[in-house]
Amino acid sequence: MNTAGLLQMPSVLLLLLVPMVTRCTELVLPLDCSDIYSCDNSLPSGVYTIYPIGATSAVQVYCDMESLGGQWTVFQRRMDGSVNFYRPWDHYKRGFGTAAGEYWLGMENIFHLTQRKRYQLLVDMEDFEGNKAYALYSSFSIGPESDGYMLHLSGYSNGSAGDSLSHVDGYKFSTFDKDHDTWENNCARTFIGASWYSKCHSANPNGAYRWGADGSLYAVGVEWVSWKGRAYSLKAIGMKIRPVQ
Ligand SMILES: [Ca+2]
Repeated sequence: MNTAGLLQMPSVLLLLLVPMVTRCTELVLPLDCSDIYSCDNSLPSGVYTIYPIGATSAVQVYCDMESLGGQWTVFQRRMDGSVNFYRPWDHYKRGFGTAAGEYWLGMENIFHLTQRKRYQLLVDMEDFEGNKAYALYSSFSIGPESDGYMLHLSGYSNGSAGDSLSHVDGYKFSTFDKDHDTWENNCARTFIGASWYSKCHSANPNGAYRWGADGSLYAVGVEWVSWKGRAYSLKAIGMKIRPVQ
């Protein structure tokens, strides 16, 4: 090889890399499902790898590429009762479950995502009779752990589920071993869940999976009260975020 050939090497490499970058290969680490969608808007819903906190933070997540235009990064998903959601603070901080089934993405991941972009929140749900409903919020973020992962939520619009979450805007997250609620007792212990509780809830998405209508225990279950009341545990619920356009 002559000297001129060596000098041309960098520009040849660059030309080879350009199409790879624009096709969004592993050289571009997606922060969320909207980044994956923007690389290829024909991709189906399913499990993908995102990097919410940088290159060493790879985590598997379910991307909803269908609901209301898709691009949703799912951070909470219930569908069959296969995963126990009655867990301590540390589990909610780090995340648990599997992205192909039921899971919680983890508070640290959610916190860092909502620091990087402005997000909207979609909560979609289904009962055991096949009825579906959703609630949409135009603004969603959470604070850092030092602030109890405080919820910041606004801009509700109705998808027939009603609004069961806005009332805990400005409240901290609670688990059975970390009581941040405003009740003299422990909401997470009493209602077998983990959430942004006040005194205590109108939604208990991480409550005990109880397979439908069951009034034998008050407000214990996977609940969205404005849709199904306090004696109905949902079949499926998903909490998912997408950047505000
Ligand atoms: Ca309390």
